[in-house]
Amino acid sequence: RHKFWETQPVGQFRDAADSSLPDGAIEPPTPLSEVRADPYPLPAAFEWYTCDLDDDALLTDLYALLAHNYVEDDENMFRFNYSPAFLRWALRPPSFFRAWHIGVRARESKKLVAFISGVPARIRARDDVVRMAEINFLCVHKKLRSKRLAPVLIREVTRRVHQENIWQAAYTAGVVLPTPITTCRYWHRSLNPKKLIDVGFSRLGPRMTMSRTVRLYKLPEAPLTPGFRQMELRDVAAVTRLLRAYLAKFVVAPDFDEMDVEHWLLPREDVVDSYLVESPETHEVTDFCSFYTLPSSVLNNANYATLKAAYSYYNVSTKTPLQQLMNDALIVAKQKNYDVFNALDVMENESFLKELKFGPGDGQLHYYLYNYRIRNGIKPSELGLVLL
Ligand code: YNC
Ligand code: MG
Repeated sequence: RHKFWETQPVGQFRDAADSSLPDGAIEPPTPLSEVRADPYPLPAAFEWYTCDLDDDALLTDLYALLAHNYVEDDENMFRFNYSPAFLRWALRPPSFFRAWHIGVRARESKKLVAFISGVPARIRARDDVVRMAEINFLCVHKKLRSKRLAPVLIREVTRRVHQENIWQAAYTAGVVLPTPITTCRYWHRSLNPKKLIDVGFSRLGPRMTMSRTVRLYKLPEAPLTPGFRQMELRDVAAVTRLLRAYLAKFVVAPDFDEMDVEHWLLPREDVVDSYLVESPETHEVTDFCSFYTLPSSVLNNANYATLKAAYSYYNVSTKTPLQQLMNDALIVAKQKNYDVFNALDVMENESFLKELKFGPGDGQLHYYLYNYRIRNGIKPSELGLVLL
């Protein structure tokens, strides 16, 4: 059934019942001298092209490949529209490897037709902190689909990850592959219900009018929690402490240090937003919330070209109740003109989704580890990892 995935060191569906298989690496590392030295062969019309994200022309090409060919919803009404600034941020965390930004070009025209990327991360599974690659942005141009190019891209990124002596990876996909560690659902909180209904993202509820719907989703003009403010560079140490203590509660979570927090969580306009609560009395940082910006193109709508969506990222509450903190996140997202606020049912998110008027989406997001077994998987609430 899965001609490619059956050959890979991932949990296989047929092993699900085998209780003798231990958690952890499925295959041991091989000596670096045995890692294949040459790129995998591509069909003759194509060539590998390691991407330089400093190069504005390349960044524009990558942006366009993804804007036209990357992930769509099941009904093909929306397509992710990651911005160039977002791609630079997502692909260049501390100690990134340029060799893991892998393009495929047409030999003659030099047109970029496919891409896959990895970035390094430390991810903890139970008490095992593992160096991994986070694999993302796998994309093959629509005209080259179903030609088995994806397995070549996956093998090539795996080879380049192995060359750095890294043997595990984490990734998410909307499709079912062998074998998810957990399956999450997206929830959506309308901020601009009229537009969401106009573009077909949501529908008017039964016995609801537009004006009642607008009132239902109305939010205060400004955050309510005293001491709620944007995160700044001087907060990196405090936020790292908060986040490390919080993420320790989950079975699978990133192992963030201060450099990671500075990269992934310091606000960048229209890329990532982070807020915290600084106690007006003690000046202690007690709570933290964040979201990233990922617009979607609206396909085939006469009135609107894009939806501006915020995606819940990492949130930590120690003093302010999580529901109140997230209500303030909704308020600032609304102030900043987002149309919708999305959140997965990971970590403790279930505790606020219904109360804050998020509705469940269709479509699921499956989380995977490569060459790492977690028998029986975990619940979404045991997952402390958000991939972009
Ligand atoms: C997918 N999303 O099952 P089998 S997510 C992984 N992730 O193999 P072909 C996928 N594998 O089943 P197409 C996949 N989608 O025969 C399909 N596959 O074993 C598998 N879409 O290849 C599929 N981006 O080239 C099958 O298919 C084989 O031309 C078929 O290309 C697929 O970034 C794709 O959804 C997804 O651009 C590139 O449809 C194409 O259809 C496309 O004939 C729109 O491929 C965009 C889209 C995927 C977003 C993502 C995470 C990717 C993870 C990849 C796995 C990484 C493993 C770890 C490597 C490092 C290891 C170390 C150490
Ligand atoms: Mg293909």
